[in-house]
Amino acid sequence: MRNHAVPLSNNTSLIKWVDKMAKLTQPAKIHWVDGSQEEYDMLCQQLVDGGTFTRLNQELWPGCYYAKSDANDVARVEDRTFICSLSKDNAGPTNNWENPFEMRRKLKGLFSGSMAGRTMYVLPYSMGPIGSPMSQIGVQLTDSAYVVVNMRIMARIGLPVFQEIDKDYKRVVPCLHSVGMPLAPGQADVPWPCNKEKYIVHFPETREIWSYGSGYGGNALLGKKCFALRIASNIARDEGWMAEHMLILGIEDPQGEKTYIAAAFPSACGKTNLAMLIPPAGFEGWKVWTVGDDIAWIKPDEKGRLRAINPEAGFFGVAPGTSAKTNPNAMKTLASNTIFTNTALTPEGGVWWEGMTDTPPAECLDWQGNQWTPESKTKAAHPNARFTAPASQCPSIDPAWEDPNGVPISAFVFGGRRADTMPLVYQSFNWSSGVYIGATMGSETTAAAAGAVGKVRRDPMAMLPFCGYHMGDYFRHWIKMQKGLEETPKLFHVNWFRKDEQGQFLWPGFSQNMRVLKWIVDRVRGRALGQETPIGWVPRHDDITWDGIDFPATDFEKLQKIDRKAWRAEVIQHEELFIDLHDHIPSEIIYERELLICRL
Ligand code: TSX
Ligand code: MN
Repeated sequence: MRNHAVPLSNNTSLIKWVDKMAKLTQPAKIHWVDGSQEEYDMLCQQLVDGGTFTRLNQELWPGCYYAKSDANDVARVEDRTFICSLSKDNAGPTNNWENPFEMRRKLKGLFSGSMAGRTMYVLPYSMGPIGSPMSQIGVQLTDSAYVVVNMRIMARIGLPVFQEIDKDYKRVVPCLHSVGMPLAPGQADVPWPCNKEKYIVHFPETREIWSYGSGYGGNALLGKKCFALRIASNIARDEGWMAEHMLILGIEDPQGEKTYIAAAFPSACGKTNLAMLIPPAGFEGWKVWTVGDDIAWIKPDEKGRLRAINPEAGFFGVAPGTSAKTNPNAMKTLASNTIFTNTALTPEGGVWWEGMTDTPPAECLDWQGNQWTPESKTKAAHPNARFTAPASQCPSIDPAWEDPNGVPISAFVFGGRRADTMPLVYQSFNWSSGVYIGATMGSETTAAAAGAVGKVRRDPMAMLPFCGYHMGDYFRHWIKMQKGLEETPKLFHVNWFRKDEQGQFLWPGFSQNMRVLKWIVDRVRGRALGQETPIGWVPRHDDITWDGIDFPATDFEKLQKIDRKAWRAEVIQHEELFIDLHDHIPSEIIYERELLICRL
C-alpha cells in the first residue's frame, strides 16, 4: 500500500502550509488523499470499525452507509458563522463579524493540538469540473474521515486536483477543519467526535476558511456553503461573476429545444424536487434535465450571455419528505453509493425517514439509536437528516452537467413559501425590477425552522446566510451584472404554497409545476402572452397549458390574484430589511420600490 504520509503534490507553498498546520494541530499522522475507490473503501471500513458508520444491507442498499451524528451537531450553526473581513462594514449587518487578527489568535488557540491522536487528511478538491475555466480549487485539512468520504461524493477530489495545483496557475483556497476533539494517548474515540464550541470562520480578503468543532454538513464539508457561496461570492464580486444559491435545470421541449433556468429558493421549498421534476401527464415529449440542486456559478461568456456551472458533484439533500411520490429521481439517485446521516435504521439494515413511505416500519432505531415504533411521540429521522449521493446517478442528470463552459441561462426564478399575497408566477418588467423582486423575497417559517411559524422571513436571493459580504453591495453587484450582457436573462417569481381561505393549498405543486416552467420558457422564447399588472407580467388562464389536468379558471384567478391591500403591507415590510442595509443599498433598488408603490 502507498505511504499516505508522502506528499502527492510538489507545490512547495502547499507543502509548507501543511507542515505549518500540522505543527499547530499536532496530528498523529498525515494522509494525503488520492481520491481513489480503494482509499474510499478503506476509509469507510475504518469508519465502520470505529462505530461511525453502519454498512447497510448490501442487497437492498448497495454501496450505502449510515451514520448517526452527536445530538449537538445536527445542522449548520449560523450564530457561530463569521465573516472576518478587515472592516466590519464589509461584512454588513446580516453577518457575524469579528476582527480578523483577534479571530486568528482565538482560532490558533483552539486549533493548537486539536488533532492530537488523529489523522490529518490533506484533501484537495475542485469546485466545478477539473480544468474548467469556471472551477476553483481548495485544499481542506481535516481530522475527520467522515468528511473525506462525503467530500468525495460532493466534489472532485484527489490526484487530478493535485495535478491542477502543480500546474501552479490557480490560487488555492486553504481550508482548515477540526472536529475539536483531540485524543490523549490511549483515549478511546467516540462515533461522532465534535466540540460544543463551534466556529465557522471565513477570511474573505485572504480567501481562507477555518472551521472548528463540527463534523456536520455545511459546517464541515467546506467546499459547499463556505467556499462555493461565502468565499466564492467575494471572488465573484471582484471578478465580475455570480456565486448563487440556485438550482440549475434544463427544460427540453418536444422539438428538442433546450432552455436552462437557475432558481433561488429559501429552505423548505423543495429545491431538489424542482431540480429533478418529471413532467406530468399532458407533457409528453417534454423533459426536465438536472444540472444542480443547490449552487450555481454564473459567468458572462464572450458572446455576452450568462453561463452556469454546478460547482458540486453530488447532492447533500434533506431526506425527510423525499419519496417515490415527491421525487422519484432523487429516490433512484440515492439507491446506491450513498451516505445517510441521521435517518432511522430499519431492522433489515435499511434506512427510513418521515415521508419516505405511507406506512412507517413496524419498528426501527431512530437517529439517536433508540428503539422507535409508529406509536413513538418523537420523529424516527432528524428533520435535517441527509443523504450524500453522487449526481452522476441521477436519472435526469443533464448530458451537459459537467460541460466545462457551463450551460446558457435564459431565466432566473426566485421563490418562497407564501400562504398569501404572492401569485403562483409573475415576471418582472426588466432586470432592475427583477433584482428588486429577488432582494425582497421571503418565506414563511415552517415548524422545521426556529421562530414563530407563519411569519415571513426575508431572505434576499436565498443568500442571507451565504453571502460573504455586505448584502447591500451584493444587490449592487446584481444590478451591475446586467451591464455588458448582450442577452439578459428574464426574471420571475414563483410561489407553490398559496392557500385559500380554508387554509388549503391552491396549487397541486410538484410535477404540475411543469406548467409554470413552460410559461416561463414561452415568455423567454417570446411566445406566450401575458397580462401587465402593478407587480409585473402574469399569465392568464389561457396562457398556461392545461392538458392532462382539470384546473378551473376560478381557482387560477385565486392563485394569481393581486390584492392591492396585501401588497401595500408587503411593500412596507420590504422597508424593514432595507433600513438595516440602507447605507449600501443601490439607488436602483430605492427607485424600484418607489415605482412599485406608484403602480400600486
Ligand atoms: O417540493 C415541493 N414542491 C416543489 C416540487 C417540484 N413541495 C414540498 C415542500 C417541502 C420541502 C411542495 N409542497 C410543493 C411543491 O411544489 N407544493 C407543496 C404543497 C402541497 C402539498 C401537498 C399537496 C399539494 C400541495 N397535495 C397533496 O398532498 C395531495
Ligand atoms: Mn442550500
